[in-house]
Amino acid sequence: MGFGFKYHVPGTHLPARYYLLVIALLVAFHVLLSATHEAYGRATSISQITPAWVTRNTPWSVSELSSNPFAWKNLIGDDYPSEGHLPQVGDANATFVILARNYELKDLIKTLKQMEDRFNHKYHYPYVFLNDVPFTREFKEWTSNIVSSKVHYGVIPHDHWHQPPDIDEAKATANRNKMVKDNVIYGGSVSYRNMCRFNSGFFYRHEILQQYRYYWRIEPGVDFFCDVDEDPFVYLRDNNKVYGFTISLYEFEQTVPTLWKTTKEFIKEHPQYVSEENAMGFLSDDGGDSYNMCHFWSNFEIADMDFWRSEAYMKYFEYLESKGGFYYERWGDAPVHSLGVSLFARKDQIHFFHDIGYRHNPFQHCPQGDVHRKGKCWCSPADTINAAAGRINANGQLTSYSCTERFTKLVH
Ligand SMILES: Nc1nc2c(ncn2[C@@H]2O[C@H](COP(=O)(O)OP(=O)(O)OP(=O)(O)O)[C@@H](O)[C@H]2O)c(=O)[nH]1
Ligand SMILES: [Mg+2]
Repeated sequence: MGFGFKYHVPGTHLPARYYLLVIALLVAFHVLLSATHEAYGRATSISQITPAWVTRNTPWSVSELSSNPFAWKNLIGDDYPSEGHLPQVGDANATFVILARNYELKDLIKTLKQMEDRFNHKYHYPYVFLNDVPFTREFKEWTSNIVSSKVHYGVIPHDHWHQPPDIDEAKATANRNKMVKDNVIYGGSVSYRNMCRFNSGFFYRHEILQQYRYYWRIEPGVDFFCDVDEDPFVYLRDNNKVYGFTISLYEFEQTVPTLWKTTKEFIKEHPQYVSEENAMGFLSDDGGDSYNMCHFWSNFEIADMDFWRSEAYMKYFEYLESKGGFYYERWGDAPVHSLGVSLFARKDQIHFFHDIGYRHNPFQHCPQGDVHRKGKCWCSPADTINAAAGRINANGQLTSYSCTERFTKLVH
């Protein structure tokens, strides 16, 4: 072999160099046309000829799934009951609730698969997917196909999502700009604020959710490490609990400068809503004077929507809404839910699901010892936010981000 070697295209006798020459001429012609004719360049650009699913950063094509009969049979309205969807076995009136954006599909599929394998393949609780814009066909196909149960897809009513008209936009903008300058996470984002307000006071009012009482909130991309053998919905129901969490944290103070003051005003006006057995000790280290920033991390919640629908919480949310702090500040649904449930429910109605291994970046809760073994968990027991839970050292400094030890001490 040497430079004189000529290889042949099978079935022809033409030397390869003639083919290369033709290809080179075609490429040169294409480049020339692209440069001189804008319309030709646009029509043949990579983004035009690349399938839509590639640019949306999902790893599969719609056509791959279209051949799957489960995804297509019996399409009724906006629901997707399919032959692969099994009747509910779990005994509770409960559902998963997932607020998501269409582009989060890839992360969500991974999460749903874990939820099915770790828990729902035995119980077949339904899923409710919510979005501020309609879900794409691709999103519905993939999500309905990966789960074992009934699914619903809902669009959020306009007023439940968007900034209310009584918000002073100049003031809101100025405050957002200040937060951006101060490097507050999501400080400049209006859509993040819409999401926090929706999760605080509206998701449980969505038409689709009216038929359900208990819910498990899931976010795209979270991990579930362990088998969940006991039904957590039934656990809440049978033990008369209203709220379950796995991770608790300290909130960024700059996002909620007036939330505590506002809450104190509310409970002064409506003392009848405050439970005698409340969990104030979780929220405050000085008997309610100031807020210690502890909150349950609400990207994971297993809870009772009838609690959010109660007069006490609805009135509380209305009061918060009237002060505008979701937009003038950046009140998160985690502190708002935590304050509501810690004040208006009994502390023994809040449950730490210590046996559910869970990760939402950058924190995780990994069960320890026998619980880890029994649950066949795949997380490292050493990597858990609750290990050094809520320690304050001799100088009063925080040595862990977790508030869970505070909670467990309070209830035991
Ligand atoms: N439909 C829709 N869902 C959203 C929007 N913003 C956030 N979400 C969803 O709301 C939930 C919380 O949003 P995230 O962006 O995860 O907020 P976060 O957990 O505080 O922040 P991260 O650390 O970035 O995860 C997730 O389930 C998101 O998919 C939005 O504009 N539209
Ligand atoms: Mg998140």
